[in-house]
Amino acid sequence: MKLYDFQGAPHPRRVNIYLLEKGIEVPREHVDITTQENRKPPYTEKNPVGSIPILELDDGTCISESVAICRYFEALHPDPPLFGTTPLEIATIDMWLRRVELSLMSPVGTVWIHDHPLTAGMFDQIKPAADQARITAAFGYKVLDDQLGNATFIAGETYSIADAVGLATVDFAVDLVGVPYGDDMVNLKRWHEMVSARPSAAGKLPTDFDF
Ligand SMILES: N[C@@H](CCC(=O)N[C@@H](CS)C(=O)NCC(=O)O)C(=O)O
Repeated sequence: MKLYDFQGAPHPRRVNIYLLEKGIEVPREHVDITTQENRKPPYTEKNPVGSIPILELDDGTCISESVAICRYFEALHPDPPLFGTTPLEIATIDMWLRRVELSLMSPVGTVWIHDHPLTAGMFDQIKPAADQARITAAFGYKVLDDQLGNATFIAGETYSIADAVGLATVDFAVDLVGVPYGDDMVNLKRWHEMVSARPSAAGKLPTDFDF
């Protein structure tokens, strides 16, 4: 088994946070996305979408999509549960996971593509798309801040995959993309500091990341 990884990039980082929380060790192979190694064979033979991460099993089967990879490990190693165990926990965690994905990661990714100097040479940047995405991300942050005023973690009183994905997303947004949450979002700040202090939070992108 091997994880195709780029240390610190937000989607592989979800898996890396998850694996550290679970105490699972997996061999890694570095894929250099800065040279677009992931956009050509042999990588695209393993994942036609070209995205990282991929988990390659010993029989050559490849699983892409960060959350799908985590679900695979969860089925193999159910304890400690990070996707919930009761029907309500499972649904609640999935609901918050989807909210983090759709209300935060998606608009932050749009700002990264359409308004960041590091991606200017890679895409035809459409600034109004980024402006709209900043508004959507601010709403996503507010939803999280409100939730975290009533709950210790994103999906309730226990750490879950929603927190792993949330941390990878918020660090990417704040440190690299330039989409910070507001100073008034004290609940989100409390959560951000708390999950950042866990050993699983190691492995951020360097703040001077460049390509
Ligand atoms: N939905 C995918 C998204 C993966 C993704 O966008 N990965 C980024 C790195 S964080 C990537 O592959 N970037 C390089 C590229 O798209 O060429 C997942 O959750 O794994």
